[in-house]
Amino acid sequence: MLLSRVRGSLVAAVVADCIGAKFEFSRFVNIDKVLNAVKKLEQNRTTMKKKVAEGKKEKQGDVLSFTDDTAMARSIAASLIEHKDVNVRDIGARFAKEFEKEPSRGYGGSVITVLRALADQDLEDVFQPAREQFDGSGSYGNGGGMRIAPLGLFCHQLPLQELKEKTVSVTKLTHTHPYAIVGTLLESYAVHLALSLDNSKPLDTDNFLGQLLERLRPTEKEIYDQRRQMKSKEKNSGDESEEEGIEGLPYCNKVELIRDFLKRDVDSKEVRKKLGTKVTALDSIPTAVYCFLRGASQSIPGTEERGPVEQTIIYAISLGGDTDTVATMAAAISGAFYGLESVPQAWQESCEGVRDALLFGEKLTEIISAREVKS
Ligand code: F2R
Ligand code: MG
Ligand code: MG
Ligand code: MG
Repeated sequence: MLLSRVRGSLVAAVVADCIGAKFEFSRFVNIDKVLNAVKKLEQNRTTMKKKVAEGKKEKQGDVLSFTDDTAMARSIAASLIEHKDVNVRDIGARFAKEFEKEPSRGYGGSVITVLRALADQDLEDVFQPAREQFDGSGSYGNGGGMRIAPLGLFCHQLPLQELKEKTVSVTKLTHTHPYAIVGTLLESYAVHLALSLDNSKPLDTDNFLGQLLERLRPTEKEIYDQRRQMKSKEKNSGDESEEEGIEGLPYCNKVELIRDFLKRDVDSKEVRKKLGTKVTALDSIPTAVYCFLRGASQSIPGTEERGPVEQTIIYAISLGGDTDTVATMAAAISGAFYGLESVPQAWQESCEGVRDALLFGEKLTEIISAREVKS
């Protein structure tokens, strides 16, 4: 059912962010540590429920907080619901307002300059602050991808061209480097594709990668070509900025590598080294796609009794590095395929922002369904 899958994507993304946040950039993470953390969370919920059943006063128990990943995704979801389309000025204003309200959600080191600038209601060009980042080359952080899932869902059954254009414009509010743009497109394409596939039978991972590459290849080429043209125009006008040295199609290469990884037993060290778990888009967004597919194959040692969404989240966090972000992006794809029922109730009850995610999911589904009826 569409509602379950839209909600599943948003809710899985929130819980992955909340659970992953505790481990972000911590030096030693592994499956056992993550499993211990989720078992503790599940145990706390069971104890709390037992107490309530015994008539004891209900205590809220520990609730894990969400980070910037969810704060920004919520802004996109709320804006899409209000405007029933992408309104970049509104999304930018919401990003700025959220940041101003709660600046300690763990935002990226440089994006905060952009968020402060976006607070100016009279800003003529909303993309200007992001364009000026890093001496005009723009940020290649993964902040575009970590928040884009609501748009991938919103664009269900819309032409790919629309998904592409909307994703690019939302990304450019904070991230203008081509690596950030292509990475965000990879995530929005993956969420969109996962939602569109028949989930009544097991996921064909090879087919998923094939379809994803079919979408990504022309896009990646187009984004770099556009950038080269823009840079060459700047050169001719004397308004030159740093050359990026983009060569080949690095995202497509990583997606091909995922195909190879799925055929053999790859250890975490190799995944970290070749796909990456960094704060940069290129070294984290393909990793999220891999984590989704590893969870779908249900081949994560030590998690055999758990479902695919759980396995994806536990595995993504166990890789270390940018845990909240890789997990949130992987979970958004996984939840869109498997639905809300595959996110454990205890996890949902332990994380801040889940109730809102359920509500956003309901409203987004109403918009998508109304559109389906009309066309
Ligand atoms: N930033 C964090 N976590 C650490 C913060 C902890 C905080 N101090 C706390 O304890 O509360 N997490 C979040 O940031 C990531 C998303 O980052 P985003 O939105 O892309 O930010 P930004 O600032 O644009 O980029 C991040 C860093 O990447 C490097 N970088 C980007 N573009 C670059 C370029 N063109 N040249 C050189 N370096 C570039 C910079 O170091 C940026 O600061 C997520 O993990 C989210 O969870
Ligand atoms: Mg974060
Ligand atoms: Mg974005
Ligand atoms: Mg992060």
